[in-house]
Amino acid sequence: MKRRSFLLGSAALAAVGAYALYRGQGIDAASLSGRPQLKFPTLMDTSISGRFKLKAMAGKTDFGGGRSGVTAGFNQSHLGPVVKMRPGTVQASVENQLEMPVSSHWHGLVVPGEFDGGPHQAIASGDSWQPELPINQAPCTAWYHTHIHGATATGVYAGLAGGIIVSDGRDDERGLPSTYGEDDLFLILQDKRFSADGQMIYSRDMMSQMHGFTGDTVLVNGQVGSVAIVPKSVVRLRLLNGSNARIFRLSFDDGQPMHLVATDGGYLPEPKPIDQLQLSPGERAEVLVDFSNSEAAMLVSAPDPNAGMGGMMGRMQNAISGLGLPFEVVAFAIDDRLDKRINKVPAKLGGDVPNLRNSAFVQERRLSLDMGMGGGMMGSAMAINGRAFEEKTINLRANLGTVEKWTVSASMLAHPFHIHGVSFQVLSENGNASRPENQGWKDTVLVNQEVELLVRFDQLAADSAPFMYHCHILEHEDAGMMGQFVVG
Ligand SMILES: [Cu+2]
Repeated sequence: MKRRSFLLGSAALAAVGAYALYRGQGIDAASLSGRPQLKFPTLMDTSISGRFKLKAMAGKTDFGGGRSGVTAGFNQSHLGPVVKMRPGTVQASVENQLEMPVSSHWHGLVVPGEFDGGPHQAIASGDSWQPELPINQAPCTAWYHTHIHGATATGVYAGLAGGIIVSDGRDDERGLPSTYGEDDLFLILQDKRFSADGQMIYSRDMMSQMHGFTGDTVLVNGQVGSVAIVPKSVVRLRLLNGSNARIFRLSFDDGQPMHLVATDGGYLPEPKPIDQLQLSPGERAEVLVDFSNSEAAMLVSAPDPNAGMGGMMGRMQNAISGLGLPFEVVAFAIDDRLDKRINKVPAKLGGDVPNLRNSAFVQERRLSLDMGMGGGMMGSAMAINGRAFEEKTINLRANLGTVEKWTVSASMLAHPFHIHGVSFQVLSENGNASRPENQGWKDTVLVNQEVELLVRFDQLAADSAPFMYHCHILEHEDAGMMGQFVVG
């Protein structure tokens, strides 16, 4: 049976309250019947052709629930296709039809600096860029997004982002769900703010500059209040936090566990059952959920731990928007008629996560993510080790094939810290062992107080095309909480 017909006759959108709060009333299939069905981004499979093309363009987007906006996307008005890649050389082409410069940073692909798509690979209006991507890494969930210094927050918010799946085609052997859009679901979590008449808005007021911009409405794959129709079996969720600043702390309303199978950089050795998954901007996680005993379920999030930390202003804003309470992320309706391909969570995944503790590190560095007290008002006190980003300054130099220990500390808020072009392991968080979702290969980690990272440098980056390291709260990054390094 075609899942498209499942909700036939109930196409009318349910009135979804701004920022649907989750009150723990329990979810049943009937209560979900009025919701629009969750759509998944178009899959662009490059496995055979070895090439793909993205065009940055503008448009108008209907997000559902009476909400719309002037947006941007790749190959469409908002967001972009999910690009699936096999190891080998993948020829990309990115064309810019917008009136402003864009770039396409492959967040999670470990490729040389000249192909990384950061601020030094800006594509001018009307131009195109043809990087040849040498894909030589483990299967993982990654993403791409614009990365123009000073314009990343507005560009990603407008929709200049999309998903990447690196696959070796061996998920059947691993016993993992892999049918895209059926039991292998790409979920891009974002939040947006809307005016009373449903128009998408963005503002860089003092609060948004200081905390990063958070919205009053959660969107999954650019849709508001939708329901995913899934088989009565094990389903894989590829979760990407593509929001500007919101930290999600995800769980299922009925308390059923998620089985963590992959972090940013790929599979774990074996699945880890977890009750809650913390996902900060830029991070990805893959989880398996066993829906074989369910009829309906709701993925919910606890409030953003960064909200309400700005004193009275933050708390006032939370009281108005309800941001201090748990909220709905996406609903699942289980349809017994759909193909049940995978009926149990596999015992082993075979992910290769050698313990970097055993490798000697050649260098120790300390990085402090700084927010000056005047940062909110001036928008200029965002820095790393007291230095705001400068396009012509190389902050660090690393050697190819080495491991370094980076101790990264955060001030005032929790900051998601991303390093381009490398893989790292989280040695400790605030002096403790790292949380389960930080025990595999990572490229982004939430720094609450202090983390110790073991960073492996496997790709070259020249002075003309350095890699970035930065806070992934995009308003912080744009305001200068970013540095750059070369690998030689
Ligand atoms: Cu930050």
